[in-house]
Amino acid sequence: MTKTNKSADPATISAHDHARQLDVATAWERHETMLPLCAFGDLGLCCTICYMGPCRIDPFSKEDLRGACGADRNTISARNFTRAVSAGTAAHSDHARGVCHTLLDTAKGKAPGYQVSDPVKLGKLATELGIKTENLSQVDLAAKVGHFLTDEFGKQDGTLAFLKRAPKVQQERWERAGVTPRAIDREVVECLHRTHEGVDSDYRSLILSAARCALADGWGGSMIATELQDVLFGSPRPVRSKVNLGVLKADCVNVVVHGHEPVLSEMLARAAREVEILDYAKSKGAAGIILAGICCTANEILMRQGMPVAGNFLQQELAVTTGAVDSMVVDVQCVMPGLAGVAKHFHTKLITTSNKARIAGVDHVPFEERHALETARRILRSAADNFCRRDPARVDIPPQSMDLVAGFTAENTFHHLGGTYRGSYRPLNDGIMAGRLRGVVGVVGCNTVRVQHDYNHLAIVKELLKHDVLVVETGCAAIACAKAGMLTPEAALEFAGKGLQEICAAVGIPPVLHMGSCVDNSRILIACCEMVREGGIGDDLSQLPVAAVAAEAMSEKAVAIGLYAVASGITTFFNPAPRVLGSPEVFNYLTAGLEKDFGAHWVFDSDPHKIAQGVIEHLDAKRAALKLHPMLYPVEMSRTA
Ligand code: NFS
Repeated sequence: MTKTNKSADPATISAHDHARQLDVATAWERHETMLPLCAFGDLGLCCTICYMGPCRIDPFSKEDLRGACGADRNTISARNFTRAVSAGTAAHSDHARGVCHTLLDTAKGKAPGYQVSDPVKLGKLATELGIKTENLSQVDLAAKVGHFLTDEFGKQDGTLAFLKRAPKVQQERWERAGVTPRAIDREVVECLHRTHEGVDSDYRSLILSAARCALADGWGGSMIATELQDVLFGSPRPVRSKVNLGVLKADCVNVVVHGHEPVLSEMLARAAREVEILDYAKSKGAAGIILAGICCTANEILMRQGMPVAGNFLQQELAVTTGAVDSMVVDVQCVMPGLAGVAKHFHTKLITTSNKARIAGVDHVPFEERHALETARRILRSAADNFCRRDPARVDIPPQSMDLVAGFTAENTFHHLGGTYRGSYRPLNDGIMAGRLRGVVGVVGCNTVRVQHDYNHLAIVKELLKHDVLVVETGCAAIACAKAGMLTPEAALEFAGKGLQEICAAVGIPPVLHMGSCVDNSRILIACCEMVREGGIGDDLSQLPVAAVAAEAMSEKAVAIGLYAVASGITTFFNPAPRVLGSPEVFNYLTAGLEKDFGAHWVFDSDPHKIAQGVIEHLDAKRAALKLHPMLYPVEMSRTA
């Protein structure tokens, strides 16, 4: 059998080889059975919106082809795109709604085990939202903030509260373009209405409505999730941990949490440290309990609890195929249904916990805040029982695990840069203005079987670091770079250009800052606002020398994030392109036309080296427009990164 080249990560290659030896099919093999991919679908030219169809448009035809209702390629691809953005926004925002409810239940005393862990942040939020804090107990304050933010989903008047965090010029841009989001649910519903058969057929109007919906994600749902998770579970602080499949241990009970919502995994993290639970695991012959995460649940418990990360999106099935996972506990989003088939080959107990996300034939342990800690203990005990059923002959854990530092936020990162006594964004802005730093780039998003796993993330980030770009990361991209050793302070010496090295050495930060899960991309928006507020590098986000990259995008959430970044003035490099390539008009509108309204646009490119070059040219153009000092330490582009 030849070795797989599906991944740039040696642990993934070895685990995938093991899976193939055992004849266990994973996403890569299933994907191969789908090839060639349906070109109509891929180009966005297949319409399944009404039941006269499905209709499809021949992309090579010179005729003005139309579906049965008269929709042309522009309408069809723009509607498909808008629906993807709506689904992505719905996912992030429904997650946020759950966190609001947990805060409210905590305030009502209906969620024992939960508490306000960051009262300072709660107080600041209350003040920001115009809630009078005098004479209010912490519980009452939590209830008021919880109610206020819950209303952001369904209110019938006004616009979203957190939009005011953006610079004034930015808010005026949104007003002029008619994309200021009102309520989160309203924008999702309106997009679904507009894209229903026979409603909005103007592609520009559709895409602007998608932009308004996406902004309701970034400045609404995602931001609410981040803020309230900080309130409930504590704001992250820099923390050391480990990453990759090698964090699983052959002699321990291994429990993997996967999905997105930290409400249960926080409890699992707490229960896994309890002496009684550890003793129970030991009574079954285990040396201890390893609780490790996959995907954004991993990022959440990493940032706040320092729990190890087993891997990113494409490693979820491979964690099971190590044969060493006694229980995998999943909630919502990015959980492959294929896990059920893979788990059947091993002793692994797969458990769904969200009533929104069941998998046929898989045990369901419904998670309720009222019994959260008890549920967590029950899950860990059953994993310990299952440890006894493990077949050592099928266990093969790749040895790789890497050190990392995570836990950076918009608030704490720049306190590092500014030093303890003058925490501000001034040193960051000064570094950019002086040409020591070229700019700041968010490298975010998923893995996809359409790209060699992790390769694009690593190739792009290496090139950016060399060119003195400070990289901030979330999601599966952050996990990819962590596995490659880029998330330690020492990594600056190996990967960073001289200017970035100087900054990292002065303040002891890694050159790549892990800022959390995908809802935590809202932290990056806030950091950009702070950079504008600090002064000297632009009046709105579109003037800053910043960019976003999602070069292994997989989910509709990633499309929503890409669009809110662009609509917030951040030019976004994205691959594979959303399904709009069948309409040159929609393609041009996204990659150029949006610039007029937002001062930013999408760039669709599949070559990571060209993406890195494009990002650097983009930063340089922004620097030139601001008349900033030339870069202190110019570097040539690598021929191959
Ligand atoms: Ni983001 Fe997180 Fe990963 Fe992509 Fe999925 S885990 S929310 S969608 S795959 S980065």
